[in-house]
Formats: sequence, C-alpha cells, structure tokens
Amino acid sequence: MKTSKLIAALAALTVAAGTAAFAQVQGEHYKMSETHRVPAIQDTETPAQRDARMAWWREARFGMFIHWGLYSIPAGTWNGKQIPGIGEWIMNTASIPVADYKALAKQFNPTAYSAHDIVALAKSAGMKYIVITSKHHDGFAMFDSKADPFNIVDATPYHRDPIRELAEECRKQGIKLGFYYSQDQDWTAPGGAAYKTGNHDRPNHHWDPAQDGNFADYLHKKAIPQLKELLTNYGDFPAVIWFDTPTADMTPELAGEIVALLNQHPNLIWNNRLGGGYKGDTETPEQFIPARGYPGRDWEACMTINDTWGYKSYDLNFKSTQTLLRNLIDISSKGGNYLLNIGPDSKGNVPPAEVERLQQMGQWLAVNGEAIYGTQATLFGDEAGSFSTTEKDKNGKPKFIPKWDWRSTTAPDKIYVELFTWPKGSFHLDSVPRNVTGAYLLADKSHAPLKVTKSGSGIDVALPGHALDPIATVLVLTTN
Ligand code: JFZ
Repeated sequence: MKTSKLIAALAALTVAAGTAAFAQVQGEHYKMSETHRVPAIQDTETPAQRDARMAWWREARFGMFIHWGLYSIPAGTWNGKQIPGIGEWIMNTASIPVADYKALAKQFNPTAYSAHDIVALAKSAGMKYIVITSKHHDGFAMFDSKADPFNIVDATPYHRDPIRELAEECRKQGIKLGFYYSQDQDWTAPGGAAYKTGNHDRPNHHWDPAQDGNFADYLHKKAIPQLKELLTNYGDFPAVIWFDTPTADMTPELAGEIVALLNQHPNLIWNNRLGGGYKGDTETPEQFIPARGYPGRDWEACMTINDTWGYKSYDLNFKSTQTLLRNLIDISSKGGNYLLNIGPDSKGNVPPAEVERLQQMGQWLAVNGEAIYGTQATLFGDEAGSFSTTEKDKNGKPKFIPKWDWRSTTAPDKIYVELFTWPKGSFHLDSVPRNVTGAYLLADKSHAPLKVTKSGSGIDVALPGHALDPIATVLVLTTN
C-alpha cells in the first residue's frame, strides 16, 4: 500500500478515535494527573531503582516486534477484495461479522512456525528483545488461556501455545521477551472497544450486535484475567508489556486495576499506551523518528519493514536494508530504541524479504555493534538536520528537514561517528566538546590510527579513499 494511503487511513482513524489516542500515537504526553488513585511503579521508585529496572532495555537499542494472529489468514483480502490499510485491522476495516471472523480459527494451523528459528533470526539480526502480539484488537489470544476460549490452543487445530515455545527459546538463546496486549480494543468480546474505520453506525463504532456490552465487564471477564495469565504463566517473562490504543473507556479507576496487577512484577517495563492518565516507562512514536528524541524520557520507535504490521500477501513495499540500518543509527543517536516488525504468514513462515534484511542488518552490527549497544545520544545534535524557517509540519510547527550525512553516538571514552556519505580526504568537526586523543575506523580490524589535526576547538580526521561500508562506516574518536 502507498504511504499516502496509509497516512490517509490513519488520519481518518485518528479523527474518529478522538484526541486521547492521537496524543498517544504521536508520542505526545497526556496531561498527567499529579497523583494516581493507584500509584504506578514510576510514581514510587527512586531514580536509582528506575535506572536499574530500565538498564537492559536502554542497552538493547534494537528489538523485534512480531504481529501474528488470525489476520494472517485473509492476509489483506476479504471476499475477493483487497482491503486497504494495515493487515491486522482487516476485521474492522472490512466490517467482518464476529462469527465469520471467529470461524478463521478453525483454519489456523501454522505448522511451519518455529520458535527456535524466530529467536535465532532475532539474534542474527543483532536484536536484544522480542515483543509479540499475545492478543491484538481482534481479541484472539495467541496463547493458552483459561480465561477465554477464543485462543490458539482451544479454538484451532494447532492446539499449541506458540508464546510458551517462544518464551522457552528466548530463555535458551538468552534474549528478552515481551508481550503486546490490546487491553482496550477487542472486536470479538462483548463490551470491547473499537475505533471507527468503516460505516459503523452502532454505538461505540461496533458493526455487529455481538460486540455490544459493557467495557468494565469486558475488562473484568477477559482482559484482566488474561493479563494475569500472561504475567504468571511464563516464568521470568514478560520483560515488557506493550499496551495499545487506549480509549476514553479506560478510566483512571479501571486503568488503576491493571496497574495494581503490574505493580506485583517489579522488573516489568510497560509503555505509555495503557490509558487512564498513566505515563508508563516509554514513549512509543509509531512509524516516525522524532527529530530530537524525547529528552528525559525513554523511548522506542516502532516501525514496519513494509507498510503493514500483520501479514498482507501483496504488500511488497519493503524498505531497503540501507534505510532500516540508518533508521537504527538515527534512533540510537537520539537515545531511543528501534522496535522493528516482522509479520509471519498463516503457516508461521517469516517473509523471506524480511529475513534477508534482518540478516544484513545483523552483519553490520556484528562488526559495528559497539557503536550502537549501550551508547548514549549524540553530543552534537546538528548532524541530524535542522528546523525549516519557512516550511511547517502538519501541526503548524517548523518542519524538521533531516540531513543524512552522518550521525553520532557516545560512550564514556569514545565518540562514534557513523558516516553515511563518505567525505573527500578528511572528516571535519567545527567543535568537539571533549579532548580527542586518537581516531580509527571500527571496521578496520587493525584499528590503524588515523591522523587527527586540531584547529581551535575543531578537528580534521584524515580518511582513506573509500568507505569500508557503503551504508555506514563508523569513525571512532577516542576521548578523555
Ligand atoms: C497500533 C495498532 O492499532 C496497530 O495495529 C499496530 O499494532 C501498531 C503497533 O499499534 O497502531 C495504531 C494506533 C492508533 C492509530 C493507528 C494505528 N490511530 O489512532 O489512528
């Protein structure tokens, strides 16, 4: 699908969804009440406790998002028609009746799914954590649930719990696992919320009387019991709970009930999309990289490789490895994490184009990972671009015009400069806020010293005639 169409679809959704959801998606802060009825861990812990809790996540920089569910069966087509928009929204976008959508479960038999291979893929990509959809807006649980029968173990011929298998593999292969859980929208449970996309005239944007009911009942009968299952049945996982699309139905009182549950798991990290005025741990810019990051906040940009989260058979608009890698570097230079999505098909296969790109990213990271993992944001700022004095963005603010010449990340005794375009002869910095003691290229195994010439507060580093990597060559400045 064309990006312009996606943006139009999202804009339509946004208007209908109201300002609360919009603020979340844009990564802007809710107006936070000073005190919550049920204080969250972020309200009560000390800064040192918070640093300890967030430590692995801040070092990780790169994670795998997995959107996988029943929507991978229609894969973007319903009754012979290609349905516009993101694949996992097909039930809503095509106004599919609850019974028809639920019937998909009888066909769901993803025999090609291999938790081992998916974890191995994440590792070979250099990813340090995985976040998988345990239940998306369609209400289908991809895990063994006693709380609700519409789940992969009870409602499909597969009868296995892919989340349990993934948790076991993540433990074996030494990588963290988190669960996405759509706590608010649920299109197959009575009382679950729904955003408006189609011509949905019923109250609450429902399109089938089977969806009608009381939101608090839905929360008490399904979402909260399932969150309890997810929080207790998988050992030391989840490391992360990734909430999504809060609506006004999620009052501070109801959100407080969920927070009381989360508080029983003191190592847990959870995002800013719970609702009810809770800020969570992380900002979640979706499909964009904020110009300057979120100073003072942890953040994670989630993005698709093509234009859909859930598998669509005909979405072949894959970003290049160069774009994906430079996004990771750009995000790292702004102090954020990159949560990059894969969408397995209905058999459990990861599209080969996605595998190929992830493996190429991993090859770069195997050589240059030191410039990404555990680093801090840039000391410079200006290399990323500038705000236009004439052009405005869609919010009427000065438009950010990115530059793609280079980015920088920081370690206590090193400055990394990731060069995208190769300068002729030497790399120049007008001013360096530290004393540079030497320079070399990270991909040069011998770390042969490069000649550094100082001029006032600036430096010039003499470079060889060509880049060591056409996507990004890392120049290391040692500093004190
Ligand atoms: C949300 C989900 O709806 C989507 O399916 C996917 O899981 C993504 C990671 O998160 O994306 C949104 C959220 C809100 C809007 C659109 C997409 N919105 O308000 O238009």
